[in-house]
Amino acid sequence: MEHIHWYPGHIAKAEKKLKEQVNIVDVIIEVLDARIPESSSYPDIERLVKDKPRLILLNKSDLSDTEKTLLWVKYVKEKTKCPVIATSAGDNRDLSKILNKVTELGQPKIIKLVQKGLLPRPVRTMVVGMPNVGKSSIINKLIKKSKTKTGAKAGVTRDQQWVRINPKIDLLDTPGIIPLKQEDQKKAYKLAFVDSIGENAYDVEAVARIFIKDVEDLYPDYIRNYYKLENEDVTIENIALKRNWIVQGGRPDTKRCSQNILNDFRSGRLGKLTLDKNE
Ligand SMILES: Nc1nc2c(ncn2[C@@H]2O[C@H](COP(=O)(O)OP(=O)(O)OP(=O)(O)O)[C@@H](O)[C@H]2O)c(=O)[nH]1
Ligand SMILES: [Mg+2]
Repeated sequence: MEHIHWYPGHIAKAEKKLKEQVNIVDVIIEVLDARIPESSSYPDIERLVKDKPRLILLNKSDLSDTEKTLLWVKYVKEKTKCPVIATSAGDNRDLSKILNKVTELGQPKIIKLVQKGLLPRPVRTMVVGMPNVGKSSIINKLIKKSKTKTGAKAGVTRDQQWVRINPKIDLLDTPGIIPLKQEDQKKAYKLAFVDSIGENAYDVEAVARIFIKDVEDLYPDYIRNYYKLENEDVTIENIALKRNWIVQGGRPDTKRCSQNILNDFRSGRLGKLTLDKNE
């Protein structure tokens, strides 16, 4: 099996930056991909966020298997003891849910400040998550709701700013990028499925082959039906032939086919699928 490669130097640097950001907020909004809630989570998150309250979002739930997402919400809640919401960055109702939860999670901290004789202030929060899970979409949507930058404050560098989302919440306008540290190649492949890993880190055909196998395991005949295969095996070659993606000599264009299969999944054309198992 072809391996997906990681860069340890980047990881240390990204973790350091993330820790600095985490230090200045009261509440963390952790974004996972609802199609792979386990594989898009960071095993070290608890060490990184320490005792800060955390809201977990299973985002892109418009692309995930609705029934399985319900089970995942319950499972992640039980496992982490954190509130968990299934979201879709385009849905305004989800944004309100996020704001309500953040206010609630931040309250103990504000109460503590007041008890110390300090003035109450808005809850400070930030969005963290792996690449491509929808962090910027969520931040932009929340900011659109407000429009007022509050400018630099102690602890915030020039390249990031607090935005007052409402009288009770200040949001850091820059997301915390969770570094890709997956010694587990199975998880790495799943991150590749959802386009969370740069394509130069892997071989598209190898990833598409594993993708087909995983979908076959979880949703038997799903790919066969989508690509209208009949009795032939569900393989990249047969899908390419069916679609007439051919290279010189009449051979199947497996590279183009692999890319197209992954694109069909990523865009939701293939349907609502969840590719992590939680049982
Ligand atoms: N269908 C769907 N697409 C989404 C959702 N959230 C984000 N996207 C899309 O997913 C892609 C990545 O979203 P971003 O918001 O850029 O993700 P990010 O986490 O900021 O990505 P990086 O900056 O690369 O780490 C974009 O094409 C978004 O339009 C969602 O809830 N549903
Ligand atoms: Mg982004």
